[in-house]
Amino acid sequence: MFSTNHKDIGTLYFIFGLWAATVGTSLSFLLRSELSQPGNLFENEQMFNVAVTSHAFVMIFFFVMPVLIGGFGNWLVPLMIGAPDMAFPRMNNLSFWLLPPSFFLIMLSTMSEQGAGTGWTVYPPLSNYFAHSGPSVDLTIFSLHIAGASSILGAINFITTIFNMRVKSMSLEQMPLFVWSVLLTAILLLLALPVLAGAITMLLLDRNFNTSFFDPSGGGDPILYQHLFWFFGHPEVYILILPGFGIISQVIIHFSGKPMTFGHLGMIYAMSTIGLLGFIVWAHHMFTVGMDLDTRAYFTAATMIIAIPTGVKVFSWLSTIFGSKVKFSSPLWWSMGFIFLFSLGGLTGIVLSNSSIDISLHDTYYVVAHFHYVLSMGAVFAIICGITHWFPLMTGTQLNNKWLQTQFIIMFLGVNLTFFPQHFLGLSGMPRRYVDYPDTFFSWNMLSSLGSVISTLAVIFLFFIVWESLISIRQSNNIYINSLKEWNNMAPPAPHTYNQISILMMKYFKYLSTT
Ligand code: HAS
Ligand code: CU
Repeated sequence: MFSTNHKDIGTLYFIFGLWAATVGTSLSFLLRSELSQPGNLFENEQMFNVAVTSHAFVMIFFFVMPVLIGGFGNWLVPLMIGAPDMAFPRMNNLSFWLLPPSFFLIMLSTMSEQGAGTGWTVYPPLSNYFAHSGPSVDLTIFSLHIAGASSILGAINFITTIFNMRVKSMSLEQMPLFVWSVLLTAILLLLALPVLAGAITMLLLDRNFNTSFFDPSGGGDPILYQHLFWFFGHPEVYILILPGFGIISQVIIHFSGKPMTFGHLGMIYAMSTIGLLGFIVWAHHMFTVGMDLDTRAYFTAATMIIAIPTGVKVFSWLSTIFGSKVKFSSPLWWSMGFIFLFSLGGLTGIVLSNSSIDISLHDTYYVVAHFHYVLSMGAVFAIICGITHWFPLMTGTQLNNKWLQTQFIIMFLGVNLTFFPQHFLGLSGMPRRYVDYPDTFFSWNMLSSLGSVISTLAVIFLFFIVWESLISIRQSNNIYINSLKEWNNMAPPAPHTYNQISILMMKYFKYLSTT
């Protein structure tokens, strides 16, 4: 509980995040059960909307962010820059321990009176006191405040650590791409989260203290909320994917047997450009609110430009693998799956960025298909890729590689079966966040729900594989662990400032940069 060690805290984040993942997956399973055929399974529509809302919050704030930034970030950033720990170890502990109470509040929100059926966007007027009069939305707001505070503290910690605690010989340009991805993510967090905090605080005041920021009858404007939310919300989607980009880069470097990716500096510029552009495209989520044509043209153009740095990344990954003799094992499968399916999701994003097309696709299942391709098959694939790659480093034992490959195939089929049909549902006009649908949408929905059964089984299989390896503690053949053992045999205890693995990583890094 009181640990200030970055690896312990990273492990806590993993345990917490994977726990939250089971909650989020269970909620998604309920949603897909409801939608597997016409008619109602949930007691009422509000309850379905509450499940939609908490599914999104749990997945975004309590699974993907804690695992990618908190888990991988804490474990790997100090090791990769040769630092003894994070810059503010006790603040690091606080960042983590703010999350369980935040998670508790969001769960409490679903169980208090009618729950928050607002969607993760919490738009007024649906979220105001007249449409949601109970305490649920207030509890959701408090939960977000605390999760936001946790992330801001974490971001400050990462930025300080990366700038001040690198080994002297490592310039910014030489920094591993995962570290770069965490640095940029932290900057995005630091700039975007306060805007969300402001927006939801204004909403809290509107709900409880008679202000009317978002209420036209008092001179306010609900569209203001949308601008504030998406000024946070769009950078947030890059917060969710950038650390994933970092993981994919490291894994591809490893399996290609090359010292760095094709175009290392280009990768750094590409991530920075994505982060920067991410702040000036927010209104592509609001094409239907009645903006004028010029504004829509601007947001369409600015959004499309993000395909360029993202393309730089995709083609650099492919060029890194090209011509190398790769040994296929689970992490590599996940990274290949990532490149393929993330690109697919990116392309539907480009489709949606056309403001005139988005008029008919907005709030349909096409959007749901888009963001699950970049999230469930982008961010989640990157997480599984990283877990299977660094599991031996973090636990000292190995996963069963044959099982992992089978698991990959099952999950790959499952997620595609779940989300590909949703493009068709969207194109034929099925709205998102609806509890029921006319019979004409039955077949694709049924297939989609079947897909979710398959992917849920695949996730359970993955948990089984992790469990099996933890109880059998196989000797590890992993390069890091082996060299760690060698180090133990030949060297006196490490000086107290550097732990053994960081010294090893420094050696490893030096070795790479001289090859
Ligand atoms: Fe998105 C909605 C546009 C990336 C997540 N996105 C969402 C939502 C989420 C989300 C969660 O413009 C729903 C929010 C809600 O609850 O309402 N998105 C884009 C674009 C990109 C993009 C242009 N999104 C992401 C990532 C996410 C994410 C990453 C999380 C991980 N997104 C939108 C738009 C909406 C939207 C609209 C609003 C829709 C609506 O109506 O509500 C880009 O960053 C994607 C770039 C990536 C690629 C693929 C690789 C690039 C290559 C280079 C060549 C490609 C070219 C394009 C030149 C483009 C390989 C050619 C184009 C062709 C069609 C062939
Ligand atoms: Cu966006």
